[in-house]
Amino acid sequence: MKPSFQVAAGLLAQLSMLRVEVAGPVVHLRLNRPEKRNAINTALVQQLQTAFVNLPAGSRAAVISGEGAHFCAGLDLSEVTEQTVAEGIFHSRLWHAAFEQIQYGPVPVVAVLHGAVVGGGLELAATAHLRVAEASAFYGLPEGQRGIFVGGSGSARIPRLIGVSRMTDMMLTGRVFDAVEGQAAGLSNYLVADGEGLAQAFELAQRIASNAPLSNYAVTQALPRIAEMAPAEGLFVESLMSAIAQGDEAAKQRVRDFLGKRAGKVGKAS
Ligand code: 1HE
Repeated sequence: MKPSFQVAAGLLAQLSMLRVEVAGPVVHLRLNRPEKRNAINTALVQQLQTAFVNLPAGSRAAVISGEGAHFCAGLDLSEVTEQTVAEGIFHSRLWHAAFEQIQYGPVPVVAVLHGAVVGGGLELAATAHLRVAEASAFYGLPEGQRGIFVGGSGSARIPRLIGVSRMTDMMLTGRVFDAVEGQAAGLSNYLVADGEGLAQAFELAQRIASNAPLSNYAVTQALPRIAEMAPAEGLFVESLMSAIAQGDEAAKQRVRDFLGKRAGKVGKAS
């Protein structure tokens, strides 16, 4: 069932390039610059950071999507031409700070991808914890052709999804993956028909929001960090994280529910 969303109040309502809506524990952030294909200028990257720092109290999952025919056309190129080298570095670090806030913010984030998911748009998509692609989605890294390089954390995040080799191909040759190729490469977790991405993402977000918050937090915060550690250190952190999650009352209740036959069994999706 589609959750009933209300426009967010307060600071979130003042962000001119984002439309933020809330349905219970699920917050939906929509890039709202369709006339520029949701290209990300400095104001938008700052608004993304502000939004993820100030998610409504009680948020337990976020969905991010793009208004109009495309998810996001990447960096607003009109801002690049006049930048000095120093300004370019600061600009890139601004993106890093905002995207760090999305990946390592308080809640799991599901991105809905359709149309162009290119350049900084793909970098933004790679920041989410899960990606739902519609059939219209296509992925490119035109930085190579524009004479620039990724600057929004793509070099760290995209190879972790698809490998250095595929990313090298996209950047050197301008290769564009369609939605089916993107799914096969690992750019999306779910591939759905056009127009079905939001419904799928809301369903996932509601499911995620019903998990124990500390368990979700361990998945979004500890898992990617452990994956970067040497196994011995990673396993030590794992033991701490699992004990912390297990010690929480929400975990104990869930285990009691299963043992009391009040919780669902594991089964294949029908
Ligand atoms: C833009 C941008 C943009 C559109 N910056 N203004 N990204 C790119 O190299 C992708 C460039 N964009 C495109 O290839 C196409 O616009 C799309 C495939 C995304 C969409 O095509 P279409 O036919 O639907 O739209 P359009 O007619 O090309 O664009 C509509 C308007 O949006 C137009 O402005 P207008 O004033 O003439 O109406 C475009 O100029 C504008 N527009 N994309 C600025 N990107 C942190 S580092 C990240 C580095 C990068 O992301 S590099 C990749 C940049």
